[in-house]
Amino acid sequence: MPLLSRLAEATDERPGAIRVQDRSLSWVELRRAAAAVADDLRGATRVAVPATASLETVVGVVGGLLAGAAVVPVPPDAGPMERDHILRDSGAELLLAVPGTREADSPPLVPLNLARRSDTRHPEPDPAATALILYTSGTTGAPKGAVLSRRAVAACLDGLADSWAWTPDDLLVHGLPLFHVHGLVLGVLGPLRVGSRLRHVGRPHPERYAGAGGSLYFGVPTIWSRIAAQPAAARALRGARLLVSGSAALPEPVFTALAGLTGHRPLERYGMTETLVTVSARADGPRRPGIVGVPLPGVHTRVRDEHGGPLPADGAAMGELQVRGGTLFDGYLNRPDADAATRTADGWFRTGDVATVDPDGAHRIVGRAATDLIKSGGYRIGAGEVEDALLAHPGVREAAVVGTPHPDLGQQVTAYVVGDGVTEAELIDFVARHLSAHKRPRQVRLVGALPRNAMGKVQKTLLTET
Ligand code: MLC
Ligand code: AMP
Repeated sequence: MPLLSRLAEATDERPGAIRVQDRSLSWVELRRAAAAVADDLRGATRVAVPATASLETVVGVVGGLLAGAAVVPVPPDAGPMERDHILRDSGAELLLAVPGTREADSPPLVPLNLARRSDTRHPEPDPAATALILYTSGTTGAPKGAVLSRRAVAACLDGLADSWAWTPDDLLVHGLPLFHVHGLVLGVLGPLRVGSRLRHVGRPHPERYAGAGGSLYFGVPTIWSRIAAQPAAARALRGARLLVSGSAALPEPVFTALAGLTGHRPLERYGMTETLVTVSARADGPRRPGIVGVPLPGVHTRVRDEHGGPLPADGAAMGELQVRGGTLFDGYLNRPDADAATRTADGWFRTGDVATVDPDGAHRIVGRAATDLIKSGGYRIGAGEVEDALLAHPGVREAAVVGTPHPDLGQQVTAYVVGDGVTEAELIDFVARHLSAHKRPRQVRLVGALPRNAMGKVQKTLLTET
């Protein structure tokens, strides 16, 4: 079956099926516009797409997938350091771009023109071929490219369709960025495999969710918390079928407020760039605050103690969640070292998340093993990458970055800096210009020294006490 099966067989010419902000295409128009892009790719194996929240991104990504290329979404606000790394590391041979774009230092440009159409039927690639290379942060260094096969994407979407009773009758609404699993894999490729309509609202403002009239809504907890804080917007979602939260833990007060205002208990699901979505509550099952549900079909999970020993599913024993199954990635591009570190000797993927499992199989994510991975607004941010960016500023002598609790973002990036004549605002802007803006510290504390142990290593747990 083709990866984008419903799109491949679509004959529906009704306007408005796939909408991003104020522009849309019918199913047939999208297939023909994407086929025109695929015609232009001339056998390229890896294609980069600037992933703005636009119809161009949808057509570009789908065109790449129809052509059998691995698609590399580039965050639109990635600063030069991050962008260069992604383009170079991924080995992208071409960069799709709207006409008129001038990009210094990039692979050859292929213009993306939404008015073009083609009726070429591109042969369906091998399911083992790479669909996407998604860049994601580790605790240190530059982001790593997670290689996701077409088979893994299909397995995840089929599992979610089953779990959420997601069908062509649904209208999916969201306003998530199109360079991560949540917004791109679930939020764009999902509708094209399942056959539901899509309305991407540009930015995830509560009033835009409220006005979209969808049946199925996706959001990260920050979005749900903002919606819950606007009762009129929340009440407008009463007519929906399912409100889905993921990418970070949904706070219990937000769960309760949303349930009260919308009449729907939100459904939580858990995933990672490397594993896609692996655990989810079911549309026909219980939805409890703090519970992310049960493994998707074909996914297996286990919880291990710090020595790798098994822990019971008793709702209390906490350990590292490990997963295996058809939704897992093929590894990090060019990083066999990092790859090896994420796999156990018997082939399970180490998520780095700490979980408990109830006797009935319900999973609860209790935290992360590594404090150097920060989740802010649903974005995963590596402390080391932000520290490296800060250290590139001539006025910064030492820097240590941590995630601190934040009422809106879950965690915020907080930087402790030993510097010479620098200001907080200057450093925040400096990071925002060099990396994606969401990686910028929201708070910079200028300190005289960083607490270090006898080996000279920064003791981050002591930082919040300085
Ligand atoms: C502000 N801005 C600046 C700036 N200050 N730009 C440069 N320099 C500065 N100093 C700009 C930003 O670029 C942005 O522009 C605007 O101001 C607001 O930015 P923000 O403050 O960062 O946005 P905010 O409102 O805080 O964002 C909240 C949010 C966002 C929830 C909308 O965090 C978000 O979209 N999160 C989704 C993350 C996600 O999809 N994660 C999924 C990972 S996959 P502009 O132009 O953009 O408005 C995964 C797997 C799974 O986890 O299980 O799903
Ligand atoms: P990312 O690589 O951006 O895909 O982030 C993956 C991480 O997000 C996971 O390792 C978890 O720490 C976190 N995460 C995703 N979904 C949830 C959830 N429902 N509850 C708690 N944490 C989550």
